[in-house]
Amino acid sequence: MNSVAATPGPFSFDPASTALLIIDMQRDFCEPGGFGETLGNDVSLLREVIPPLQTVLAAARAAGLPVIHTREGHLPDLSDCPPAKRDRGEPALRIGDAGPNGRILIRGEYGHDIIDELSPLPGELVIDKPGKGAFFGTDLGAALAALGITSLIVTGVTTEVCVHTTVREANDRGYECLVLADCVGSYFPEFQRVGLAMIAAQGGIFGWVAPSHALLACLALEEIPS
Ligand code: C5J
Repeated sequence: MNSVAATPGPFSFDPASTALLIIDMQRDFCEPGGFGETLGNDVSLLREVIPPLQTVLAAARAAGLPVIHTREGHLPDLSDCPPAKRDRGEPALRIGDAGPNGRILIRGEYGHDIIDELSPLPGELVIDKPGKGAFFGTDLGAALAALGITSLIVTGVTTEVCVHTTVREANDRGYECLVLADCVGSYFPEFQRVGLAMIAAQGGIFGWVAPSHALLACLALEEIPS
């Protein structure tokens, strides 16, 4: 077992049953012209996550941990998008509307795909999800069971929405989750702070939180190039 210095206490994990989960590092959230920006957000805040996440991704690959990427998005006919999701708020463009990177949050469009800096390698699992949680409406649970995974290193965006929802879903399913504080991002600094605090509060009510260097030190992989 390996042990990462984390909050509220050490996070112990067996690399043989641990996967790196990268949530929704898509152009639609991280680049101008996508879903995140249509909601009025400053996407540059999410881009701070990219360099540390590249390092963690390289370390996980080198350590042989399975890497699983997720993408939030919908079928072109929107049959998996509840009207309550599409019609909410006053965005500049709604889900399915044509934007500069293709139709907003639609599978197969340029904006829906993962940013170049974190492109999946052939063989890495990419889970397309219609909701905020990565377990809802997907085969993630079955895929993890097939791989014998019981612990998740969780990264990606946004901290208080898809990361939180996924960690809560995973916790209820019995997975132990370590969230890497500098590898998850929010458009709202206060949500980032409170979102992380909520995970580790009350003795780790949903999981553990640690900086990425604590994981890298534990794996003794700090020197691996990103
Ligand atoms: C949002 C996400 N924020 N990936 N999605 O709508 O967090």
